[in-house]
Amino acid sequence: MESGIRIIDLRSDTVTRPTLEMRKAMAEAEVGDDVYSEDPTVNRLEEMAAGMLGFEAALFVPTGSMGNQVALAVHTRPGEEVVCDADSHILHYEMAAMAALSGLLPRVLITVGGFPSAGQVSEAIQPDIGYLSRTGLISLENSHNRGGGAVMEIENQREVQEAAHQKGVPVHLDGARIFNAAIALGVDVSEVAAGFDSVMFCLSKGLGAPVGSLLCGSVDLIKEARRIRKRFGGGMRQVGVLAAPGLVALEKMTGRLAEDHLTVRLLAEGLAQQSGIEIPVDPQTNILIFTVGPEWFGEKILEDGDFAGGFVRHLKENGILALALDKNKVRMVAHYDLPEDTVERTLAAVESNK
Ligand code: TLP
Repeated sequence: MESGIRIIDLRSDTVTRPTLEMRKAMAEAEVGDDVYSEDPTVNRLEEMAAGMLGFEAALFVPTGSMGNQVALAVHTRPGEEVVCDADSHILHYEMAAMAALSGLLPRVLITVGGFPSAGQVSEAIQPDIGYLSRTGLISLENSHNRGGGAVMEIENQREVQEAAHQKGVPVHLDGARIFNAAIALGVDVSEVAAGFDSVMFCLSKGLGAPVGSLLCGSVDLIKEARRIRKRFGGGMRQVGVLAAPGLVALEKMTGRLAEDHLTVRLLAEGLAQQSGIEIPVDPQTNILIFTVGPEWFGEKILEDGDFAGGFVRHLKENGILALALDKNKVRMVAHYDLPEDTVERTLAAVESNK
């Protein structure tokens, strides 16, 4: 049992703790050795994930980063280029893994909101000339984390897929929050996943499972991905205990994500009233990114110019955690594991600066 006022943790949806039903499922999970593909609970999760996204097969991996990196390795050969946007997770937050693990070079696109156009992608694909490195893969992200949870339109995805496929280049989706994207777009998740050669999505973000992601693709792709996962140290054994809460996440948690989108909209509406706070992109899903300027501090002078840091410190003193992305930008992420009065308490803490 918790005592006192509950901390409101808006740093990420990764902070969610497993539900009671998940914990019970973990305790009761049937298990086997998954490196031999003999864990019945993992097999069930992989089948369910593939079915929901409209793929032939899926692979359970410990993290979203590993799912993305296994995909990159499967689609490419060392020395090839991966076309990705300048704000993508694979570029920013995966420890240069594409270079360190797979010998890949990112070909970075400056885009609007994180979403390249088909024209940009087509131009970024190297022509087949002996002195140019080959383009091995295009990687998209939907919803887009550093883009403030923005959602890529299905039409835009399709055009990019066509442009890439015309030139024989596969397209991967970092769909860590694909269920949020589906809700914002008002379509089934299989529509968001359609047309990609592989899709990674996470169970351990808004869906609340303690761990795990899935990489979806064709039977052949997943067979190869299984080998690469082992090479990367991700061959797991009696891991049905971790797949079991993932099954609960897919069965019970996807349907409630719209609540998180509403929380973020209410936070955004309140924050927009504050002087010194600007919301550059209207939130579409469960992520809110906004800028904090000197006006928010009133008379107070911040010598180091770290407005986001100062804002986050003030909130922390009031029991609210948010993430400073740089000296101006703050991120808040809504999820199921927040107290009911999250919006009220957060806005009151922001105002208590006066
Ligand atoms: N994102 C985390 C941090 O790494 C930034 C977060 O708190 O949002 N793709 C996307 C779009 C992601 O947002 C994340 C996690 C991942 C991949 C990687 O997932 P994990 O953390 O499981 O490796």
